[in-house]
Amino acid sequence: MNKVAVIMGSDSDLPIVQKAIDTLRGFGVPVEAHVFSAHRTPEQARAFARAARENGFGAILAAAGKAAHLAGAIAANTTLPVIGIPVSASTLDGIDALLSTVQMPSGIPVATVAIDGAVNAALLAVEILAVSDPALAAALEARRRADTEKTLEKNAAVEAAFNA
Ligand code: RP5
Repeated sequence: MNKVAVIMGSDSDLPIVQKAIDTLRGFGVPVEAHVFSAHRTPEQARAFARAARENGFGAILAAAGKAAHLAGAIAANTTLPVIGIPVSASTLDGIDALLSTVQMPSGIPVATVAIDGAVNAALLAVEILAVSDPALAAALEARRRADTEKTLEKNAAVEAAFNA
């Protein structure tokens, strides 16, 4: 199975990024985590992205806050799918990172999830790998069913409490 890279702009992003790592591990997907910054360590970020396909990665998650150019900088240097996670790391509550991550020029795509949307970023990466992995696809189906069951239980509890 291809690996998924989880790149963060700073270790201060880790509380959000950890949710992506945990989700990927829950599916048995091999994960590598790194701190590379588009601004502070641009050469390292570029080198990682350029070698990522030959190093066995199938998708790259890139989480950053503030002027969040990390996902775009990674995407500029690979044709692997890049999923951007805007992090709420500033007084602007992540709106800055969202716009910096999502507004990519035509030709260099970044699939951007919600502010702090690390779980969905991981699930999207699993969905990408699952295109050619039936066991992973089955695991995704099972998770959907479990989520549906949880919501049905919540509905039953609310209906019992308020609709008597
Ligand atoms: C971004 O700046 C990082 O991704 C982080 O979200 C934010 C703050 O970084 P630190 O100053 O905490 O290292 O590049």
